[in-house]
Amino acid sequence: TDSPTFAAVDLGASNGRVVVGRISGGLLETTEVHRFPNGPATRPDGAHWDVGELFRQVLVGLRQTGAPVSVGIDSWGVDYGLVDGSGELLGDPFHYRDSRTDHVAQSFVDSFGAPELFARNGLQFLPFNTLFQLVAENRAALGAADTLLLMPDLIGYWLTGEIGAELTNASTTGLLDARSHRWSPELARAAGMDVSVLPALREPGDTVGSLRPAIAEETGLTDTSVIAVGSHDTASAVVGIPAQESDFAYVCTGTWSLAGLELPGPVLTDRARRANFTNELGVDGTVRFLRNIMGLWLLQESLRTWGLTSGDLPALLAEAARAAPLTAVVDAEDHRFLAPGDMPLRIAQACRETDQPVPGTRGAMVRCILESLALAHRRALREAAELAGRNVEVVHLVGGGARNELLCQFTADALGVPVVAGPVEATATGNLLIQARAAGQVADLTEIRHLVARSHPLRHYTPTTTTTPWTHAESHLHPTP
Ligand code: LFR
Repeated sequence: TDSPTFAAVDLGASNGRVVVGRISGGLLETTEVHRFPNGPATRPDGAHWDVGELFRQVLVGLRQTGAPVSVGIDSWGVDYGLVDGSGELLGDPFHYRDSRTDHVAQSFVDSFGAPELFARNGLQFLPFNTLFQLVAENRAALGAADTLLLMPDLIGYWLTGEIGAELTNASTTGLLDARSHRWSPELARAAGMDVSVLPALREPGDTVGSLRPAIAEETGLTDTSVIAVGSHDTASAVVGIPAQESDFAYVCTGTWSLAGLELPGPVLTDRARRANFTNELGVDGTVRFLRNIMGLWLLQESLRTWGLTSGDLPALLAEAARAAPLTAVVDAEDHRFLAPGDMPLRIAQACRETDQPVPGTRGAMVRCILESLALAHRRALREAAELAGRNVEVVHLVGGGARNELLCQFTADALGVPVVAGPVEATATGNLLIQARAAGQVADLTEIRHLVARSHPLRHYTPTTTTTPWTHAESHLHPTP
């Protein structure tokens, strides 16, 4: 008999995809059945997600999945929809890159106290965390809201009629207690709402529910349920890391680079707070101790500024490979790069401010971006290892950046540590395998990661230079005290 199939709905900031997978002969086989573009929808009141269109595309994808036993949904973190007592969505969710939190986030932290906040939620300061978005939220909308649903939970609600909040994504809100893993009534109050607006928590592997009859009919899936996965895309990506050893570090690449470690518990020291590390939750009680780095967003926005598309990328990358090494780097964690806009201009500005030459060609600009990312990967991973008392023997680089050979090689060179690249679709892979585990097909994270390593071709990069020129480049950005 055929082994059961699973469907992953993976919603990313630049596109969404629906992937079908099954375990067969000890290997994970996957097929992408649908892919569609996603991005900010600009409205008079700011940047939103067109969640109606996203849901329509999810249904188009599900119709092509055959007959999976379950569906799992993941997306970027922090963003939410507000739902009233009759289940109606109160307007399209805001996009986390919207500027409405620009001024409120820092002043909230100043008045609450940065150490007090970190002691409770364990998160790095990102101006768009749900907590700060709620402070900036329209009071009328918040007053009318019965329930707050994070994006994957909102899609799950529309599919099943069941309300809940999956834990890994809940940990990105800033409203979850870092120690107890429960919603914090105090933080909810500070955000201007009652904790009862936050739904009951569910864990990866829990059943969300079966498809509502109308959805079952529309998709042709009559015997499929929705399973909670690591619904924060980064949590699913970390599940999909093909690590064979325990002392590994990772960089999950995509619109963002998330660089850090998987730990058994949070690091809530004052040093970790001042280094702006986050303690988000992974599956099985693990902690994702990491920092957000701007990621391929810098490249995507540069392409957009130049009027180019991803089809132009191979030629640009070839130019970047020929450009002179390390002539200028920027701080890829600088929040000036957060909002959509002219990245080459902002990068040029940052180079001038740090007395470095402005990259003179597009190839040189792309090289500057990739070297800056590699340097930020190095910095985050070295500091994470330091703060957690770990060694980094190998770096797993997963997600879209795993197909960017320059990014992988630069990361290995900057760190002086080997990089194992792949899978590109780590998030969908992690999503599928948590469903497979819920169905009894795999036992635990260790087995999942062996399965991923066997199933995906991985690329190995060893350092080709010394780390000295990288240390020198870094000194332009972060002078050693
Ligand atoms: C990556 C990601 C990051 C999160 C950012 C905003 O897709 O989920 O982990 O910080 O998007 O939600």
